[in-house]
Amino acid sequence: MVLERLQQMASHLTGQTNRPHPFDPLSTEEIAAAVAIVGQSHPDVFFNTVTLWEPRKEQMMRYVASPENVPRPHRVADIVAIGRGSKVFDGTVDLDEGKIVTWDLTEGVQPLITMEDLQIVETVVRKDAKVIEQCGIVGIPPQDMHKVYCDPWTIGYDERFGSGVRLQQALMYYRPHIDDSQYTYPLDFCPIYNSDTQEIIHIDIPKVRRPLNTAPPTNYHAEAIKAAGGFRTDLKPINITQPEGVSFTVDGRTVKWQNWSCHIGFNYREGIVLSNVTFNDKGTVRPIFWRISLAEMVVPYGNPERPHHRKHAFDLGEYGGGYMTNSLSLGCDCKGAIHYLDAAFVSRNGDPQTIKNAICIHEEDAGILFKHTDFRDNSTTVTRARKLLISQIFTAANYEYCIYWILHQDGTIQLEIKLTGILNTYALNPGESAAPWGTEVYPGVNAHNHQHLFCLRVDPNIDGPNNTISIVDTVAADAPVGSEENFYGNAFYAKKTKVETMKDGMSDYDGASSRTWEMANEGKINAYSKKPVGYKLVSREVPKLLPKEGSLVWKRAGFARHAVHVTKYSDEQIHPAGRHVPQTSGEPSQGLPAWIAADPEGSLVNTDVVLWHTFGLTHFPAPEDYPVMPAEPMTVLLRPRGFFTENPAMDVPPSYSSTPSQVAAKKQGLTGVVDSLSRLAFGGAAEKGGSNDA
Ligand SMILES: *[C@@H]1O[C@H](CO)[C@@H](O)[C@H](O)[C@H]1NC(C)=O
Ligand SMILES: *[C@@H]1O[C@H](CO)[C@@H](O)[C@H](O)[C@H]1NC(C)=O
Ligand SMILES: *[C@@H]1O[C@H](CO)[C@@H](O)[C@H](O)[C@H]1NC(C)=O
Ligand SMILES: *[C@@H]1O[C@H](CO)[C@@H](O)[C@H](O)[C@H]1NC(C)=O
Ligand SMILES: *[C@@H]1O[C@H](CO)[C@@H](O)[C@H](O)[C@H]1NC(C)=O
Ligand SMILES: [Cu+2]
Repeated sequence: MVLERLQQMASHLTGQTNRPHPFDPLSTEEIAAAVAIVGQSHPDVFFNTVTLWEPRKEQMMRYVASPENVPRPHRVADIVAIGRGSKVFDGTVDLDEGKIVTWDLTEGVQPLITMEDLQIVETVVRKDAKVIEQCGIVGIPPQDMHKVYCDPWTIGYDERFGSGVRLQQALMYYRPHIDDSQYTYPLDFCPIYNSDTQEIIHIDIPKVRRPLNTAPPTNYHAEAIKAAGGFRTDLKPINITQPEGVSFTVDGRTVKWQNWSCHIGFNYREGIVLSNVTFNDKGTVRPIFWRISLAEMVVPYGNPERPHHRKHAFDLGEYGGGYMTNSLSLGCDCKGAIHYLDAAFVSRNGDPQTIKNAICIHEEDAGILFKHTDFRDNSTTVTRARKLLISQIFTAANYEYCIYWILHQDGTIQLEIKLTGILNTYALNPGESAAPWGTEVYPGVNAHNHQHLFCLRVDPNIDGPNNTISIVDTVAADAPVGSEENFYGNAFYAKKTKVETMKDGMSDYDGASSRTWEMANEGKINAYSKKPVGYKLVSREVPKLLPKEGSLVWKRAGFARHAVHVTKYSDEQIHPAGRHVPQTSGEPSQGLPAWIAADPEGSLVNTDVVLWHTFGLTHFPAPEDYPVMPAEPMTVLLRPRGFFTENPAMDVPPSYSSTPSQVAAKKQGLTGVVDSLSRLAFGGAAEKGGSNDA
């Protein structure tokens, strides 16, 4: 009876007129329905994730093409639940039918650590006798245990404990006062926590002990700055005004802006997902990307002393870029008119939870889009650009990652990531050198070298799903100086190497050859360039993975071994380090290396392919990164190259435009509103609104 009611509830949900888009994240009601359906047959599990099981691409593509005739994909929940004795269940629940479709016990894996899992550790650590003893050794008396804090990371992988028990490593700190930054007071030992028994099972104690730092606190919050002398006073306000509102529309979760259209998804893991990305090219709606997302990341630290080798956080696969996302209502850092979207998740006990304002959508001025002056007569056209930002910020313990998906009027999609927050720090003895594996960023504070490596998943749909990837390098002509073909020796060209098979797709970055990767549709030729229409991946911050071949990180983070991997599309392949990442040994490596090894010779030409790009930066900390790190940006561009037949932004109204004949006739051209307000640029005349309409 209960089941029938659930089915009614589910079909009511999906049958209502305002039905969710098949790519919409599960709503709180859908999460509750999925939990209730699971509870019917598995009452004793707690929930790790309940997220959208995305419609299979083949069905979804048919549905997109003909929604009236193709059945709407069912709403399906993808579930990870944990039962007694740490049993992990992977399941799917069809919400339209109100029933469990699959329910499998998965052996030997650990699902990600949720915020709830993280919160518990600190209270356990403070009460543990062995931890209290270690605190005493470094100089913290038992009555000060409330001043002890920990960042309870996943353990990564520790060969002594394997994957069978769910473990966390507690990176320990101290706060002299509750408002002081704990990162100035790292403690030298590392307790290991068992999440099942909720107890400390081991403490890693270094050979060389390092006492509690005695340096004064250094803080970044406003109260601290006021106390230290106050804020600078020479900043005049900048106001962003959008008197007529915004130039985008949001229908459900589909955003339309300046000829772009895309669906904005969100999940616990990848955070923002952009799907069905299209561009209206002079009336023809052209598909460009089926799905793009940040799919994984790893932050390996470079200090060889154990247990620092365990510090290599997979922030998406081990914690979830969605789960850790900030509610931007608590301090949105976007200026102007903002449209927000919320995010819904499941809690451990199955209750739906909402993060208000998880995604921020807004426009910004983007400087000059194009400009040209005719030097003969100073006739000028200058047009300002606008960009649309779809953003989220997540906090991964000490670090903040600000993720900006940016649409540009010229057909470019940019992924910008800004790193901010606080360095991960470790204790240092007085007089001890932090070099070469770290930097003393403040007295007694050692910040270890590390990398931030992100994996972007791009499922191209360049005028259709069948695309071909090529590696493009700039090379000098082979023919020598003095030869007939290259007499002056100046010839160079863009050399394209087609990725024919998965094993050819594993390629590295080459800054000297300005290497880019092209995604093209060989079935469609650009009328002018006579080449297949395409988009290019342009990315210039692509360090190599520094942990060596055969190392733990190399084994676990297979996606980071190369700048680009290319795979044949599979619905199952979303997570390049595997579905369950915590405590994987990397033997064998999950995700990309396994998929490629399964079909190394499989053809990738003119078929449905996925491009995986690992980029990021190597961070040698410096005192300027402390006590809080000024945001450091990294950018990846997806640029149309031979996709359009001209600059697709020519119809953006200029700020100013005059023609030679207007100049000759002493008539000014069009003067746009933006620059007519600029007193410094145009003097008094412009302030009156320009003279074009005089
Ligand atoms: C995909 O985008 C196209 C073009 O914007 C739109 O017509 C179509 O309805 C979209 N499909 C879905 C399922 O969102
Ligand atoms: C600019 O913004 C500030 C604070 O948001 C407001 O007090 C002020 O009136 C605004 N000024 C103008 C010229 O709109
Ligand atoms: C942008 O889309 C509109 C239709 O909405 C179309 O008329 C216009 O030509 C498009 N602009 C470009 C540059 O393709
Ligand atoms: C163009 O502008 C420059 C700089 O203002 C000025 O020196 C020059 O005389 C102008 N040329 C013409 C043809 O107006
Ligand atoms: C894409 O290529 C596959 C073969 O790899 C073919 O079966 C399919 O029909 C093609 N799809 C389209 C939309 O052209
Ligand atoms: Cu860093």
